[in-house]
Amino acid sequence: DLLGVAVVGAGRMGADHVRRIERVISGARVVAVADVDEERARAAAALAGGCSAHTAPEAAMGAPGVDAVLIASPGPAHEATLLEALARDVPVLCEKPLTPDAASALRVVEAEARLGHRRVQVGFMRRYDPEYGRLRALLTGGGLGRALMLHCVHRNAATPPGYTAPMMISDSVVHEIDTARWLLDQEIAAVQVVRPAPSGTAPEGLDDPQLVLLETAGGVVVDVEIFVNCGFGYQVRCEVVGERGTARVGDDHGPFVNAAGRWGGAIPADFRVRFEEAYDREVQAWVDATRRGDTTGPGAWDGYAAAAVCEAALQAQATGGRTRVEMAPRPALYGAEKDGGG
Ligand code: ISE
Repeated sequence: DLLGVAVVGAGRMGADHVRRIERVISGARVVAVADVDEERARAAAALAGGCSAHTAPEAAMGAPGVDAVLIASPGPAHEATLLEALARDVPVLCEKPLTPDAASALRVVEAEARLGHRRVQVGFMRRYDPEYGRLRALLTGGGLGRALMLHCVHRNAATPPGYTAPMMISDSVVHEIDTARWLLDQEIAAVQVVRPAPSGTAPEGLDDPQLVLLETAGGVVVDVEIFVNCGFGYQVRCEVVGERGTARVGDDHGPFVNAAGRWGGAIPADFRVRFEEAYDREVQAWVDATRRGDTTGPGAWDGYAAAAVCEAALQAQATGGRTRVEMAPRPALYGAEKDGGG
């Protein structure tokens, strides 16, 4: 029978996941929705038949028929819901970031390690993007030789009011941090942030764009251009430079059109459009694994590692210096450490 899901947080991502579970993927249904805004909870619950609406996450988790929890509330609210789900030993898919800082992420890791089995998948959806998957297969297959560098570009059309420079790291570059760890199978050891004179398109006080430089434990250098007011759309690119070749993803999303004396295509502004397939595959993989009694994909340790790198990056951003990443030892539950990472 179908996996009964409680969705906590009915904002942009939460409501989209309710739609996805109900209309796109198979094997699950949404049985409860929670949001601090009761109206929003009701509106999202209405997308699913016979689904209850709540304002408290615990009430949704405790609703009849709930087998698993999808957390899509704002990052600072994640820890309490994660710890509650782990106390109930319920499987979780938690949107990124796992939690806003390394100390709280480590508390989640420790709670899961105490259970002795994995229950948490983190919403680093790029790992489910077909293009990124092929890029990783190229790397692990050895066809490019040893990786030397990654050149990454992460651009948003514009920022909402209240968007701050630290959010460029914690909300956006956090994806490249996870992508780099996953593609290279290495921890990130140090971070620097460099900034050009800000673009006139950026809101007053926001130094946009910035260049984030990551160094892995194995000596790979990753540069990330983060430009969150580029004006023209949402664009995410990644090029691997290896000893024997290079490979790049993120350039071309068809259709390519020749018309009116021009060639080209469109760049949507919404990341849910660019990564639609990745989100669908991510949630389907979570449902399938959960129904088998398994937990797969990026986990609490990956969420913690990303939070630890973000913390170093925020310090580097504030000081202009090169900051080393401090990481707790990896619990045995998450497998062996690689390349001196951890
Ligand atoms: C947003 O929070 C996301 O998660 C998107 O994937 C990211 O690319 C975007 O820059 C963030 O604002």
